[in-house]
Amino acid sequence: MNTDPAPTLFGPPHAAYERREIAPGAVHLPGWLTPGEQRDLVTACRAWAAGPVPIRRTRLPRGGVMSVQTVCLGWHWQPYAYSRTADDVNGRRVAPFPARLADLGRRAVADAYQDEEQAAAYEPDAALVNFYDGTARLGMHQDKDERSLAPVVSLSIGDSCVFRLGTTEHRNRPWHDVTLASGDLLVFGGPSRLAYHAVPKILPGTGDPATGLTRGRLNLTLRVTGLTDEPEGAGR
Ligand code: MD6
Ligand code: FE
Repeated sequence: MNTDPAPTLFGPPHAAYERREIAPGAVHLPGWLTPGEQRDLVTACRAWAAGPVPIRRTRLPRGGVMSVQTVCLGWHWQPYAYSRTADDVNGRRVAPFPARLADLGRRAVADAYQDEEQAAAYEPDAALVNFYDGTARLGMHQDKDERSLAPVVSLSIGDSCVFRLGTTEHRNRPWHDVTLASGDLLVFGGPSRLAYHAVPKILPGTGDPATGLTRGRLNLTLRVTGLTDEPEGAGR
């Protein structure tokens, strides 16, 4: 008999889940988040999107802007660099990385890799919260602004998307397209950690409004930056 307490905020998933290794080290667990966890995350993301650093479209080095809207926790990300303050938005320090997201990340690594030791050592310190409207897209890229090669934990809520996983060598074919739906977990590590990947398409109207998100897609990625704060007066 299951005597576990009822799942609490970001507690253990109640359902059995499938585990699909889409490439070595890239593991997809469909429906990993419970409906309650998805709702709680939507509520939390709304609060994070409000500030201290508001959600916005990240400026790209060549002058464009991303179609995806992003807010960061723990460390602020801009192309090629993490910092504690959002110097390209309003200069404020980003909100601290929430302990409950670190717990969720450890549970994700444990379930994806079935490795409790690796999971216990997983200490994410940055989260990117991405919002996609029906036309937003994300081009082929590598996540390589981190100094650590620890896995990236990716959670999807709302409308489904096409997620494209390529090779580690270049942004072109061959690639493999998978659908990420609401509640899905993708853990991106090992030999796939530096693989090129993209979100070429959102599938509008596929999300369940019961999550609290009536349109669009939310994606949270948890990362280990490998960075430390410089002590006062360092570097002089
Ligand atoms: C997204 N995700 O799914 C964008 N990066 O909306 C990413 O760029 C990503 O999902 C690294 C690992 C997993 C991801
Ligand atoms: Fe990425």
